[in-house]
Amino acid sequence: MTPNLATTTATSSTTASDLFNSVALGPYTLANRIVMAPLTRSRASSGGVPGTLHAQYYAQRASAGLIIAEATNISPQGRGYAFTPGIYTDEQVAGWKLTTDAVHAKGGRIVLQLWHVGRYSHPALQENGALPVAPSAIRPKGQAFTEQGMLDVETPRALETNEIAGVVADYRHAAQCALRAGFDGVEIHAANGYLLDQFLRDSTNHRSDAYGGSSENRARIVREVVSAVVAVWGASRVGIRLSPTTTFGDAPMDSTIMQTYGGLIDAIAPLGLMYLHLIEGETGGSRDLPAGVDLQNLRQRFSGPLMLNNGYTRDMALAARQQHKAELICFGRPFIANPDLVARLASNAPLAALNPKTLYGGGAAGYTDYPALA
Ligand code: 8OZ
Repeated sequence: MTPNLATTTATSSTTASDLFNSVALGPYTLANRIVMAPLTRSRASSGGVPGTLHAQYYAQRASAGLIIAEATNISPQGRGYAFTPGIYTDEQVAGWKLTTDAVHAKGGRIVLQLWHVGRYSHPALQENGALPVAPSAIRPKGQAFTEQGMLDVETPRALETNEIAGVVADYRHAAQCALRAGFDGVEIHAANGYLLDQFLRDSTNHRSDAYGGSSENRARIVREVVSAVVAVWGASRVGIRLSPTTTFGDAPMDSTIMQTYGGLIDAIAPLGLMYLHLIEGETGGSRDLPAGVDLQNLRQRFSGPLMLNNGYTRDMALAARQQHKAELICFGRPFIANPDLVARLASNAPLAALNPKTLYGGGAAGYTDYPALA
């Protein structure tokens, strides 16, 4: 009997949803539409080198259709959290190669998230104790996670106009390093109030040069980074992550969200990127959107695959596919304690709870020791 799609609920059946079916993405065929979100775990060396533990962790989660490896510093200047990995030295490339080889050996696909935190850093995390850089010298409230503990974020130094090409060059170099490390692609982190998002928002960008002022100007550095990274990888292996309505990092929302983020999407849509990754609502919090913000409008303007993220459950993901709200559904925290999350979702098995004490820093405990179901 053919199931009646209109009355088959997500809870009762997976038959009406293609969440667990293979799907084409860029040059790849993913095993399913479930993506592991980038998750900061702060287990690299002081020099930002990932090792065999990272390889084991990601390989355990290789049944995801796609893994987006954790946010990774494109340069020493881009670093804002202790023990986060980098992708700008030969040692970091070699370290990451352990992970990409291990994931590929399990038949998985993995892209790397390219990250510059901008102002959300601290001199203790910067080379020679330098001030972190930002579009404008506006100090966010909050603390940075340093090797000396939590320290109040300081007022950043505004980038000079003639320094911006150097930041774009750092993205290009990091993209080349990611290619050498054997990743399947890269995701440009333009979300969550970090450097690129600081440029996009009029709350954090008060510049009067070509990189500030109009929403088109505020998006200029993002367009330049996208072009630089696409030149290395080809558009079909480059994704971008945006969070138009999150205020993480003490970055109030832009005053013209649809114009700013929509305008950026209009500008990059013709390139044919691998995917657009949108965080719905407040990252890790409420999924509510302010009036006038329409993510399906952004999706239409992009025209390529959309990945949605934020607090998805099994039922929500099944329903999102049934309703064709997105091509790919991203799960973050559930992947931490459930390395076999895809199998558990497929069989509607119970999910293990993560231990918040072992989220950031440390070693194997709370990282590679969460078991798969027997
Ligand atoms: C949580 C802790 C540290 C960093 C993000 C990269 O929000 C992060 C992050 C999240 O994008």
